[in-house]
Amino acid sequence: MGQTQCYKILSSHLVGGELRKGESISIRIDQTLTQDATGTMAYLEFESLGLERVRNELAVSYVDHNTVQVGFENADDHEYLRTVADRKGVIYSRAGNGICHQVHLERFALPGKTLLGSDSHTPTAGGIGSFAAGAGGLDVALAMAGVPFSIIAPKVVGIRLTGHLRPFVSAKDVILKVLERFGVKGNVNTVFEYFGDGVDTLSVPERATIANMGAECGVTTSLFPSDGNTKAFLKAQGRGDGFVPLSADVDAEYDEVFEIDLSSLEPLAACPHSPGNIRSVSELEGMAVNQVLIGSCTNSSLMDLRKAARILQGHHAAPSVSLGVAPGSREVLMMITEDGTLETLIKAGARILESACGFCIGNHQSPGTESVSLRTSNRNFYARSGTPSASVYLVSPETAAYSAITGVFSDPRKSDADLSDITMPNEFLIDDSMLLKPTYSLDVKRGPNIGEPPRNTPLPHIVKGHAAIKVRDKITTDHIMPAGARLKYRSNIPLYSTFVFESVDPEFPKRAAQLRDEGESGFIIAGASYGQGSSREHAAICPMYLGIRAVCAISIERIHQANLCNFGILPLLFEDEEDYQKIEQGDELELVDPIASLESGSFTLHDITKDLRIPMRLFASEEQKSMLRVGGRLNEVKL
Ligand code: MIC
Ligand code: SF4
Repeated sequence: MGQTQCYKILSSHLVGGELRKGESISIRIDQTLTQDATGTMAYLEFESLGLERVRNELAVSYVDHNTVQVGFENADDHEYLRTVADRKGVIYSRAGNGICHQVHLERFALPGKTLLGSDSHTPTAGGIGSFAAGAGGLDVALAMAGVPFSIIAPKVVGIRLTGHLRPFVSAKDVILKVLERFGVKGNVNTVFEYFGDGVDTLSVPERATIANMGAECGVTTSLFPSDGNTKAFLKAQGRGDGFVPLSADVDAEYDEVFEIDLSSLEPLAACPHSPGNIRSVSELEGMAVNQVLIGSCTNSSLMDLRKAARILQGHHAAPSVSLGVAPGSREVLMMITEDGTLETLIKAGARILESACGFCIGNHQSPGTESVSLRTSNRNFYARSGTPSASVYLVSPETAAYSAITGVFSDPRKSDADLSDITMPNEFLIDDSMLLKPTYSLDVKRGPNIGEPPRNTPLPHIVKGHAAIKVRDKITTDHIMPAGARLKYRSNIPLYSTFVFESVDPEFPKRAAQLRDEGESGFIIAGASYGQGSSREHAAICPMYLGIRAVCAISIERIHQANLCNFGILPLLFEDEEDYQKIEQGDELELVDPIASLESGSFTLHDITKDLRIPMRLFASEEQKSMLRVGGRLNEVKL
């Protein structure tokens, strides 16, 4: 039986375990990336390992998330990141150079390589054929130290693409179709692998859009073959040497195959408040729109902006619509400046935003009360935009641009623009002057907001306390640790911890801290798919800081589960989902004999208030069990 592309890359990087679906394996990591919001903690963790220099092939530190710089904190973080990168052998991508995933695709990602990034959209590089996964900062710090990365050998879902996209239907609509089919939960330890004739019709940036939002399904990564289009893209980026052909064997067997006829797709939208809540644009037509934002690591490539500009050309954003455009990288910005696209956008009334995450992470551009915002980004989680009452819809650049003109949700197929001559350039405008190479000479600078990564204590013999909070299904890491206005506290755990679950229950931090100070262990009771979304390890570190010792859930998403183990919080799953209903917030809880239970993997949760004994299953590998025993990975790592 032939191999899938996924298993080909995994087998060439395998350093531990047996490469069989469901088994725990470890792989060598070639490239790493960090971004500033997760990066400060990742480099503090790397420093605490005591190594002089990074040991992996390529490490890049991007500054793209926190660029608002209200107050001194962001600027201090950037200076720490610049100096620590220089000292430790990391390439530093300065603020203004663009969004990590877009820049990495342009300048560094290569087919057949493994990439680990402290950001959940690292799989964007799957568009060029890298095996690229998101992880918590500590896992990335360890990968920089040359420590292999552990994953569960995934199930591989083949997505066969046939036909070709019709005008005004785009890569975004392909991934929204995939989200319609697979949803945002239940896809843990899965890889999406794209194949079929339809793949040939998609450029690398289009493939990257599709791979990017696989993250919303919760898959480990998404992969596209490396073919003629990949070769052309690398050549146009002046990196033709890095090309290697790569694809699945013709007789490769997938665990499941899902087929999409690209020719039959129509413009789609993800409705509030989940990327998995899909409807067709034609169904939503006529709804008044107040804001349109084009950008983010999903849809901010040169072609995206050229197409949007062509639709806008000769028109103006409707008076009721605030239109913003954030080019994904400085390369894109320079190219649209040169070819007149920028002028077209400005003439159409677009507000030109910085090449950064910006609006996508709720850093600015919060929409008005109860307003409708159309965005080309990848997440429309509740309150992420900064306005809880707003309705955020995720759409393609084509739908966004056309709706900006009409002022209402509109099907872009009604536009009279001609997009047929917009094709990939043979050469991109390359300028790497914002990528600083290490000189190994700078002193590391730490501002007053930058603390130490906190550590947990070993698992105690008695774990007794209260259900500090009970939450529903699909709690995202944005619910657990808000970004936006709170983002600047990422390097200051005591302060950032005062915002845990801010949009769900603002009293939680005080309550949990009080229990902690009384010597109790805190429990989080959660429904299905707890911790979906971002890779932010702060969603584990800050609850840990508040005394949380266990998360008892129906299911937990992959990256968050790893982050919990890394910081010594027990990820426990209900053996019987019905038991979730029985526990109430405030119940007094105890784990019966936690040390012995850790060995066996079977726990009993005693609800003292209800006098119930609830069977729980530990969701952790053998390696993770030992981290949990000692109170987290930082307590045991030896290099
Ligand atoms: C996101 O899109 O949610 C983020 C912000 O990029 C996060 C990382 C973070 O929280 O810093 C992610 O996707 O991992
Ligand atoms: Fe940045 Fe948004 Fe992409 Fe996250 S999803 S990396 S915040 S652009």
